[in-house]
Amino acid sequence: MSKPEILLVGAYPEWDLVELEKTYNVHKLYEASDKDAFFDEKRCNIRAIATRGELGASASLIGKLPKLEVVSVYGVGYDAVDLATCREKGIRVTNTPDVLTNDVADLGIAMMLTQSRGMIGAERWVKDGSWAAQGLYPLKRRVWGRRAGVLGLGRIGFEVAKRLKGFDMDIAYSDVSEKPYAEGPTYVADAVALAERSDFLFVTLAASAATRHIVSRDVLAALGPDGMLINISRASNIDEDALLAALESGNLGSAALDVFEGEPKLNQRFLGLDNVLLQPHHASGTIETRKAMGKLVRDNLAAHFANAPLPTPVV
Ligand code: 8YV
Repeated sequence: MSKPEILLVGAYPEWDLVELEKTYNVHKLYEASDKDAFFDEKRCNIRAIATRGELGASASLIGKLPKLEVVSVYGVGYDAVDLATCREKGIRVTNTPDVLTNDVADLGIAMMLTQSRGMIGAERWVKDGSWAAQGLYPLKRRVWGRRAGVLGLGRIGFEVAKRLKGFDMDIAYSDVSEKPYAEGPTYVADAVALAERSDFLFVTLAASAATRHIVSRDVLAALGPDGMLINISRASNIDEDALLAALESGNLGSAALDVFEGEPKLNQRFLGLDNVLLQPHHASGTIETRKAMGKLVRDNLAAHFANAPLPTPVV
């Protein structure tokens, strides 16, 4: 029997590619210099897309593949997949929840500590000789015992809150409704009210049209000149223009960001700021988690082609 044809939107680690190529005829969109010419007759037989969280699958891409049956996302976030088109055409969609939760939460905590204690600047202070020439490094802000807000208490937000408890922080969260499993953190319905009572505001919401710019100018103003925003979700959850203006004016103290509008190209204004910690969207980027994500992408594809229940369906 011939191998099913599948499309890879972005690159995968070698260990995943080897496995995918054993079972499928793999077409690599990311290697094509002429993306339109790529979709010739042969590629019209593509039955599955494997894509990354931030790359997704647009309506226009889906429209080029008349035999498409399933989109398997390497990531928990599927906001970049046109779900309406998939539903309309009966195309299944899967993602990789759970396996990445702890690593994403870990990076959020690491970003808070790194930024609050000024660790990037501190290393520069050692390496460029400032320590020897000028003496003590400028004092930074404490983390433990301060106030944290978690915007979105889903799987990742819950793990962030669990870790924050270890720092004896006063923790609150916001979500569409109070969570029965929250035990401990205080529920605050409104995002502005949450920011007002937070020194550190973690954004851990699944992105959708409903959450677009939920971190608004008002939320940033409420977080204030002493506050820090930590985003490990999607850039669309934040009004990035308002964020840049608040950081530039000092109306917001600082930010630690793993995601950006238009990434990997980001607004150049971020590069000129010394009150930001910039990370290259790698919260799930450990070897262990990426291997588990790759396996789940393949398990979902295998289940689909075997007519078996999908392990982690979205649609
Ligand atoms: C990316 C992510 O998929 O889980 C998500 O939603 O955005 C990430 O895990 C990952 O960076 C691979 O590109």
